Amino acid sequence: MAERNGHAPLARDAMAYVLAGGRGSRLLELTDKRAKPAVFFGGKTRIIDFALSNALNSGIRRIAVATQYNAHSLIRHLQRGWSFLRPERNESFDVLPASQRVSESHWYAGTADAIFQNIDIIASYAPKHIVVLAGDHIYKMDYELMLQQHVESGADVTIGCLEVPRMEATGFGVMHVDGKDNVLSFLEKPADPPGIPDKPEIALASMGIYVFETSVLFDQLRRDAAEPGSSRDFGKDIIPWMVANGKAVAHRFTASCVRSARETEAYWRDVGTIDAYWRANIDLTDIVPALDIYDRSWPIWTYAELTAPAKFVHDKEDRRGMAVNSLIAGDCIVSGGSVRRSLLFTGVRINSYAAADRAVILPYVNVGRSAKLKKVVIDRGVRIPDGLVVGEDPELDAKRFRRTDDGVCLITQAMIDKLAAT
Ligand code: ADQ
Ligand code: ADP
Repeated sequence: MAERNGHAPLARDAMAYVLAGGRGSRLLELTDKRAKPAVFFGGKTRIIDFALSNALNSGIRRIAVATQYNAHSLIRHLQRGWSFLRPERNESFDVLPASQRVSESHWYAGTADAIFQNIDIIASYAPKHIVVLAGDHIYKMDYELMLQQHVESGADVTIGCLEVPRMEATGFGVMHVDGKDNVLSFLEKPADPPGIPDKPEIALASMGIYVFETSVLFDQLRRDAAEPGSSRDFGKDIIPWMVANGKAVAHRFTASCVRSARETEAYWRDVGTIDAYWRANIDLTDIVPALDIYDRSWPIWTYAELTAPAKFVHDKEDRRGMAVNSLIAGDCIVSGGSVRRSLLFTGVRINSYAAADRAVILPYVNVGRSAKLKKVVIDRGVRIPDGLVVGEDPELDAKRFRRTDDGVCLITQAMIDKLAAT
């Protein structure tokens, strides 16, 4: 790999440790049966593929993923898509489910515990640095640059951060930095987030990603594990302690953290709510989207089934089957229906006279004849009955489906079954 900033690459001796155990409960029924990192995103991929692809594209060849809630489809996805990292090439890929390895009674208590319980596994690979990542954000980022900054600054911990509007920062760790980006204070999820001195309505938010030298991280995890009353969490315990007692430095997420020719915006999304999830998906249908998933220099790798090609047909009555400004995965058949500004994941069928507009349609959904769907997220495998209309009568939609404040309807098979029973 090419040298950046004049240093030999550090990624090759680093391990990416991806935290993928969170519940993601604000995604409602979408995360009833799967973990948030396993939720489908962008027509082919799942959310976790972004953090994993970033690690791979940054040159990291050792990856571990800690899982906890509803991990079945996540683990299956990881095994199918990501186990090409081979021990005989000095690479590794480990899925680490919470499995009561340290004491009989507990799962991972918090994010720090999800690493603490696996110290022996990490130590067996002896990585020089650990890049701690969240498995549930959509962005592209070169972690090599963060590693380089970490070594140059001599920090104990380097924290990835981005600027957000102050009142949107209540769900983040918020920090103050000096002119050299040394972190002076850190508040986890403050009710009234402090602004940046020269931009009072903007706060500097932690992305929940951290770089440590492995030995420093282990010392911190052991120290914290011995603290009575600690919740064993990075944001609540480890990071505030290190800011107060050591050298913490902020690594700013900007457009230049992405080695991509075209993007000018530093794109990062949490997609933690149905509205944010729907919006980020539909944004990909823009003529020039802020997030380029077609960038060959920064591919987003995934597991995807080998499928027949997508097909668009005029039906027997010569009704046109068409899709415009849309992302269509393999094995989709649009027959005599129309699709606009939408994403069709693998195996979706759109039947005659049906219309989808600003729809996020997860795999193996069948949209029956004459159904009209506007501003929807449809869960995997749902059979939309003939003639169903969604997106025209807000009151009726709210009774039948999960309708958000922005007017997006989440539709699951259970909701359709209930409709049929009434
Ligand atoms: P939160 O957004 O609240 O705050 P948190 O619940 O700590 O995030 O989860 C962080 C990551 O760890 C997520 O990817 C989640 O899936 C995973 N995770 C959570 N609990 C886990 C467990 N027990 N085992 C394994 N994985 C687990 C954090 C920081 C903030 C920061 C935001 C940025 O604490 O300071 O601003 O992330 O999103
Ligand atoms: P996730 O939706 O997170 O991927 P699963 O992988 O467990 O969760 O799949 C959910 C449902 O989709 C299951 O009921 C499964 O049978 C169904 N399913 C999975 N693969 C296919 C497929 N190739 N064709 C049709 N249905 C499928």
